[in-house]
Amino acid sequence: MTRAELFSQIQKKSSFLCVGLDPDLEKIPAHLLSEPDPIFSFCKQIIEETADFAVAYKPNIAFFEALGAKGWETLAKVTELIPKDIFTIADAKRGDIGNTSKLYAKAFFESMNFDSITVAPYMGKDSVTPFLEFENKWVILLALTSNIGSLDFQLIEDQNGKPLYQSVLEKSQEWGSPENLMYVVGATRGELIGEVRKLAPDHFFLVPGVGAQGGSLSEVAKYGMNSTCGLLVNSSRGIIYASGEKDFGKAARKEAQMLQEEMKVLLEKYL
Ligand code: NUP
Repeated sequence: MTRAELFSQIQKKSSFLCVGLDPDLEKIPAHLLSEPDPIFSFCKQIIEETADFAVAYKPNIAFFEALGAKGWETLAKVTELIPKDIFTIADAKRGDIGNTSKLYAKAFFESMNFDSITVAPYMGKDSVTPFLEFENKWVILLALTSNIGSLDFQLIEDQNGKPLYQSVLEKSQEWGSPENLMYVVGATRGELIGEVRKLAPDHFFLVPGVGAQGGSLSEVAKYGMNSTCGLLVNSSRGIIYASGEKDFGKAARKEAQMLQEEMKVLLEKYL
């Protein structure tokens, strides 16, 4: 999917919502456990109920690969279900020597046909560029993550006082463009989102951390929105586990709709 197509989807739906698919057998409603593929049944209902409000889905690969070969099969079936005009993100956080990254890219872009994949920047240029060689496919590079551990390395300053995440933003813009490179910027770092925006004015940001991790959607929009929105805000648990009962689909729909309505107001305010 191109950046223009993504933006047109955002305008059409008045939404920049990414629904995170983090399906956990220990958390999904108990009545689904007797189904032949409980995770598939769960994700199917979540997708059907939230597709009107979402411009992206982000299956977190861990929740599927934890189930072994069957989990990979489920992931393929779930990905197939996602409407073709909705952006797909493999949250896999890959990256290795070039020769290996190339195969990760083939796995997620060709075998599984995802639009994008999250990639860790730690191994540098040759670990990231193989993912950038696929037409209309995207790298979403970890820049400033939402977790507490982001303090351990990402905010360490070099001898000139520049934090590591800023070096990641600057260096990686030599490898990709706003047409094929996005950044992960955690919603829990409200004020810093503005700093990231200054360094990457045109790039889309994938912003996890609203909902269960407590990030504020209005802060994210205030500091992060650009002239083509430039934001995909993810919520996983806040939507998919809105109810642990038989009404989980409807409850997820309601949560997704609430976020979309808030996003509509923010788009009108800042775009
Ligand atoms: O910085 C990041 N923070 C984060 O939570 C980068 C991520 N990819 N994630 C992922 O986003 C995390 O692994 C999970 O899949 C999702 C957030 O889920 P939730 O807190 O909305 O349930």
